[in-house]
Amino acid sequence: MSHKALDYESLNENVKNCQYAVRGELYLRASELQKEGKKIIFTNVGNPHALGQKPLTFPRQVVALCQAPFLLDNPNVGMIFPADAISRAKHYLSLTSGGLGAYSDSRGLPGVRKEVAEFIQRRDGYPSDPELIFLTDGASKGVMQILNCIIRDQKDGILVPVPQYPLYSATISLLGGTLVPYYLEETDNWGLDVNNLRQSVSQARSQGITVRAMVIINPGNPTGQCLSEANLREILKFCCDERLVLLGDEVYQQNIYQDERPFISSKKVLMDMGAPLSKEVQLISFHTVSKGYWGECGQRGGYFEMTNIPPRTVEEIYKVASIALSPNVSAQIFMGLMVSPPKPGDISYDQFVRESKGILESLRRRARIMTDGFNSCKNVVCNFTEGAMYSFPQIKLPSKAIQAAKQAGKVPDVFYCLKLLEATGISTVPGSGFGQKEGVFHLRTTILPAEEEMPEIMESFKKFNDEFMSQYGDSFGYSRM
Ligand code: DCS
Repeated sequence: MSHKALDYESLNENVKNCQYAVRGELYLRASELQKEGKKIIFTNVGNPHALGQKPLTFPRQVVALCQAPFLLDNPNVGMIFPADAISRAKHYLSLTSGGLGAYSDSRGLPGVRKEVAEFIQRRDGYPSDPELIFLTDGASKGVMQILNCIIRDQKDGILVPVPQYPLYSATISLLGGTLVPYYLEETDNWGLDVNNLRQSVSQARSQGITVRAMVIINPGNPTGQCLSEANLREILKFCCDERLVLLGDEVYQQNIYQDERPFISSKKVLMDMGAPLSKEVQLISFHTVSKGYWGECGQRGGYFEMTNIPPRTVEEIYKVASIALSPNVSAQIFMGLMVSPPKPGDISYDQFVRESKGILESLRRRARIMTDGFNSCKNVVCNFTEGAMYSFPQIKLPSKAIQAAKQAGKVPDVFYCLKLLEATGISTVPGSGFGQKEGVFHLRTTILPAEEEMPEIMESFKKFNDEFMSQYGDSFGYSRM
């Protein structure tokens, strides 16, 4: 009997093969437990507002006015909204062709793309062209569009860090390409060794794969490391030698929790390197309104900037973007506000700085509390979260636990995370969802729970882990790295 197209048996195999752990088995079980009335701490997704972070006031005021433009005609509007929010709302409405209910250009509103270009220019000290900036529904959509343009068939390989954020592995499977892993060095603070890259590429080539692009996530998800300028130079040189497009995922650029390695964009490093590299290496950089102190995940705003991409290709990408007509217009305004926040002297400036600094400073403290909490457990080692929003401890699982997991038909880290969830309500993502070296186990948690709840969460983790170890521990089954 032949199947209909949407019967499971006849679905596109790429869809069935695609895995996305951030909303996988652990998340499903956590949702079930929540329905049964258990208190769940959702640390599986980097979704700050869902864990209580308050939105920044100024951007919400501006977008509220854009959504309800009749308020601008109300004589009392100045009693509720500050004058700079009112004038900004008028400014953004004037950039649209009919307000937030009208489609925009498929690349995004030209006026907002210009603001993004000005931001990039201020950040990097090099010119940026609005024509080479496309606004997207979150960074995810941009990554998918670009991978779609790159991957032709299963012989096309994309270098992806392992561990990685599964947007990359999932999209590559969906598009029928091949993921070429390069391993980050946990003992070297999740550093990127260019020799590993070379090895990965030559191994892939020996299997007939054409490696076409390389992904970096800086700061890293789930690993939290910030790439140094020297490392970025090596990467760009490598991409130049190997003729790879560099996909620079820089969505966590505002989330930095140490001072030794500030964020530096791939575009700036490339431009600093000068010709011929700065004119040759093809680079696409991604950013979002979902992260930083904005955390506006639900708004779905993002952009990508293209460097050294030929005009005919830009036209093709524009054509592909046009199929979806227009990115969210309200999210484009959030992006405009993110790249041009209130300036010193503006009415809303002080409040904006107070709110944004408050969030970042608290995240910095939370990163420390989490790392220290994990490292206080004798079978756990955890690199400090230098940036991004996650902690990614390695859990040394004893052989008895690995055995028990096998018997339960589970991957060992899934087994551990499920037990953690059942015992404490803490919902994490097993390291296997991001990729990890054979025989080592991790979990990922966000550093986003409210700061005042953090000590209790870490206490509860430690208590669970101690109990787990006394149940499954043996004297020789695990050791610290
Ligand atoms: N790139 C990285 C590295 C991310 O971590 C995320 C989201 C994205 C891109 C996409 O974000 P937007 O589409 O919202 O712009 N991170 C997910 C995560 O790991 N937890 O929460 C979401």
